[in-house]
This record gives sequence, structure tokens and C-alpha cells, in this order.
Amino acid sequence: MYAQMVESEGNRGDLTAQERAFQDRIDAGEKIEPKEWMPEGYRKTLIRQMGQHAHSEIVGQLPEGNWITRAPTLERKAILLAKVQDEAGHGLYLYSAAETLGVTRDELFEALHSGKMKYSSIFNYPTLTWADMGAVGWLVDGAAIMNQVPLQRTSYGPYSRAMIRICKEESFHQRQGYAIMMKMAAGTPEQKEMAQDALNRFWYPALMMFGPSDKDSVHSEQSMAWKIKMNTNDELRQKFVNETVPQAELLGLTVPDENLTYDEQTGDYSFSEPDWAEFFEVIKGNGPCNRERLQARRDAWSEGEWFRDGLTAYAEKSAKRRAAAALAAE
Ligand code: BYC
Repeated sequence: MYAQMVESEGNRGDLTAQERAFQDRIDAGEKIEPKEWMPEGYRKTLIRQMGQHAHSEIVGQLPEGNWITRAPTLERKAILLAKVQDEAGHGLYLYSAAETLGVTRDELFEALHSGKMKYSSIFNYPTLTWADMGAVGWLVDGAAIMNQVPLQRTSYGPYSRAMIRICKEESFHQRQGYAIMMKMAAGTPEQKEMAQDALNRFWYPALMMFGPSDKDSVHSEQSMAWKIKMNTNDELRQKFVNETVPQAELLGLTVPDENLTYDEQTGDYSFSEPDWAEFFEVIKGNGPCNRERLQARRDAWSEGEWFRDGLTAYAEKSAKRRAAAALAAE
């Protein structure tokens, strides 16, 4: 249901009058709201992208949660805890926004647990040292911001509004990661080495977060026409490299790419592409941590059943009590 759901609508001439009126609204920069008419492909593409994004936030808690008990100071622990809680909040805004499109949260979870829906490839890599918390905040949240800031202008109202709040929190996340990297890079030679090692391991997976190169991106063209996506994958990847390389230099760290060169004229760095064969393996489920991450989510779902049942029972009881009180007051 969720894969390949968008039928190509061809060029504008092929659109029905209703579809053309819809496209005109998008082109004029209007927001589309939940109860309004929308093409089925638009609705499904949004469910796919927002659902995948929500799942990424929730699964993204796992590699960082791993370090809450191991953070080096109480202050670092409190900051990391707050960040991981924020990710849960982001997931919830996005699930709520996706629900306005007529899909239930249970359906979205079912699609995640059965492997039908994806989450960001980055979370299938392990976090091996404390420096990885720095690299994740700096690079992973940094890449997420690069992708998500333009999505504040996306055409679907609830998605765009969720993005505004998420982006504010993501900038704090990125800075806390960079602060860890600054500390480690200016520390003992061993600490600096840990920071370099974290950069070495997270650089290419961070580049993969933007999706396949434009020539292999299946959805970009239609998603951009609908303003569900505002930029191509390669445009955002380039922007990320341009902003991140000087940040690495400031840390005194080396980006693990021998082909990295700066073009004075364009202001762009040219850089090596990630290993796309590895990327496609990871999104097929064969990355280093895919099985562990999915199992953790499935376990959390089944272990939380008693709690969900309790909440439902309480909500039903409260509704009955309110109905009885209303009847008595008549
Ligand atoms: N990982 O046609 P394409 C975060 C899939 S983390 C896995 O270019 P599209 C956070 C794609 O789904 C970031 N799968 O697709 C940070 C499609 O497969 P299906 C989460 C990927 O959708 C810190 C196929 O490859 N952010 O926020 O136009 C802590 C072809 O690709 C990936 C978002 O999700 C990938 N990296 O573009 C916690 C932002 N890349 O679905 C959390 C919103 C591609 O046909 N999402 N695929 O089976 C987007 O902007 C877009 O969905 C993407 C991909 C740029 C990711």
C-alpha cells in the first residue's frame, strides 16, 4: 500500500479539471488542509513521507538512548535525555499530522513493524563511543535540519506547521552535538581521535540521509510538483556538504574524502558520492542494526499493550461518567 503509491500524472495537459484546480492552488503557494479535496496520489505520498519521517524520529531515539546511562557527566546526561524526549515529541506531531490524512496510528505502526514502511537509513548504524553522540547531533541532526527547514513551506498545512516546531528543536540538537565535538576535538589526543573516528564513520551515512542521487530518485519529480518536497536530494546534499566542511575544519578534523575540493567560482565543494550499493542494502533491511532496531520497536509495542489497554479503558469509563452526569443534569 505504501510503496510506489504515486501514479504519474503526466504533464498538466493530462490533468482533470479538478486536478488542475488543485495544482493551481499549490502553484499559488496555498496550503492544503485536511478536509479539502486532494488527489489520491498526493494523500498517499504524504502518508508515506510523513509516516517515514515519524518512524525515523521514534527509531532515532534508540542509538542515542543507548548513551543516556553512559553520558560522561550529569549535565550531558540531562541534555541527552531532553534531546531524546524531543525526538519522541517530533514523532508524535508527525503521526498526528499523518492521521489527518485518514490513516490510523495503529496502521502506521503495523506498517513499520512489518517492514512495509521505511525509516531513515542512518539509524541502522551503531553508536559505538560517546563521540558518536557528538557526530549524530552535529551531522545527523544537521542533515535533518537541512532537509526540514524547506519543508516548513511544504503545501500540506499540518505537515508544514509540525515542521516549524520541529526545526526549532532540531537546531538545539545540532548545537549540542557540535558542542560535544568541540570538547572532544580540543581534548586529549585520544579524545580527538575518537571525534575523528566518529566523523569517519558517520560522514557517508549522513550524506545518504538525503536519499539516492537525483537520477535514481523515484518520487522527487512528482513530490516537488506537489510541493511535498521543496528541493531535490542532490541539491540538499550539496548544501549540507558546503555548510559542514568548514565546521569540520574549525574542529581541526578531516572529512574522510580525498576528493573534496572547493570551487571558488560556484562556492560548492565537489565530493565523493556515498556507496550507493550500501545504501540500497541498508534500506532493504540489511544494514548493521536493522534487525535490532525493528525488534526493539516491536518489543516496545507488545510490552506497552497493557498501558494502551489501560488508557482506552480509562477513556471509555470517563466518557460514560460524563454522559451519565450530563443525563442527570437535564
Ligand atoms: N532512508 O524517490 P526517493 C530525523 C527511500 S531523520 C531510508 O528519493 P523521496 C532525525 C524512499 O523512501 C530524517 N529510505 O524518495 C534526526 C523511497 O522508497 P519508497 C527523517 C530512504 O521520498 C535525528 C526510495 O528510497 N527525515 O529527522 O522522494 C534524530 C527512493 O527515494 C532514504 C525525513 O524523513 C533514506 N535516507 O525522498 C531523530 C524527511 N532516502 O518509500 C530523527 C522527510 C530515500 O518508495 N523525507 N529512501 O519505498 C524526505 O524528505 C524524503 O522522504 C527523502 C527521500 C529525502 C528522505
